[in-house]
Amino acid sequence: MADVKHYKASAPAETLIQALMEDGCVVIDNTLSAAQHSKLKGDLGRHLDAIPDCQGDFYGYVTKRLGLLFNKSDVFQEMALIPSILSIMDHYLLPSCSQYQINLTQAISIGPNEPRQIMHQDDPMFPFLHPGKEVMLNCMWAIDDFTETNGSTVLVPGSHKWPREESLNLALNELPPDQIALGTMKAGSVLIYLGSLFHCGGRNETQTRRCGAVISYSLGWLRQAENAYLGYSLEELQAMPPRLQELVGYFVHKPNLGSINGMHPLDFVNNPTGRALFTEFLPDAAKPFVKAFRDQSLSKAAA
Ligand SMILES: O=C(O)CCC(=O)C(=O)O
Ligand SMILES: [Fe+2]
Repeated sequence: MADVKHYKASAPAETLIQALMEDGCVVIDNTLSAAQHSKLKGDLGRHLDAIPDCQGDFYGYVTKRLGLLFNKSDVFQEMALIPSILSIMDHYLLPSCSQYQINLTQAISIGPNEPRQIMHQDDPMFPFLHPGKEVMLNCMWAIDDFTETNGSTVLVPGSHKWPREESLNLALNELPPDQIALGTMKAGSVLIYLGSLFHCGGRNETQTRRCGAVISYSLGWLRQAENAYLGYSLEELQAMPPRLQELVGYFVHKPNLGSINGMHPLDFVNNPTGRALFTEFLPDAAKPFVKAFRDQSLSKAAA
């Protein structure tokens, strides 16, 4: 079996990034405090108890899935903003966008006897080829212990470096065992993996559920997998820390993506009917050219 590298929560971001560059995945052990974990488990458990299993050959038939986690527990809000995790996102995503965002949040509770999921990459949800660039990363938080037998995420370390000739490659189910690793970890730990890494939910051979929660981040100019604008009420949005408001989608990606009536979306939210200046959002590099052209046009018109 292949291995996933494990580090302490105090590990510097550079060390974690190094492991991600080599393997495409890494575990940060014991990242949540006992208090955070028990609050999270209680908050999430109440919601999961109330929903049925999914229905799908990919999602599973003995697996519960639940989104919009930021209104399920404040602890999810804290998890999304952990500085070392954001440093990893800065490294991978900021070279290709002015700001990144939350792509989705999803609790995944794999029930007894759910078979292994098909091996897949997550990033073909964005249907364009981007060799050598990551457009999304996942954080899979262990809500329960992830063990050898209860459905721990199965990973193919190094597969993020494999050539990509097509955006969807699902024909990989018979990989030699030495290429496959199990994302086993204690509850409160987090497995981070690149969107280009082959992985799948594992087979749960036990009689209990394996609950994990994904918080994924993507380039800020991509469509989000989870529609946070519809999912969070105005009151829920306003109760979030400002950095999280941005991350769920209330930001302007340079130059003007996501603006509304010439305003930042949060200014619009706070003043939807008020008259504000219709401000232009131009790329910084374009501003002098646009101004020079206008000045020239004005002087021609005056001549
Ligand atoms: O539950 C897991 O361990 C992974 C699930 C997964 O990869 C997916 O649903 O895309
Ligand atoms: Fe996946």
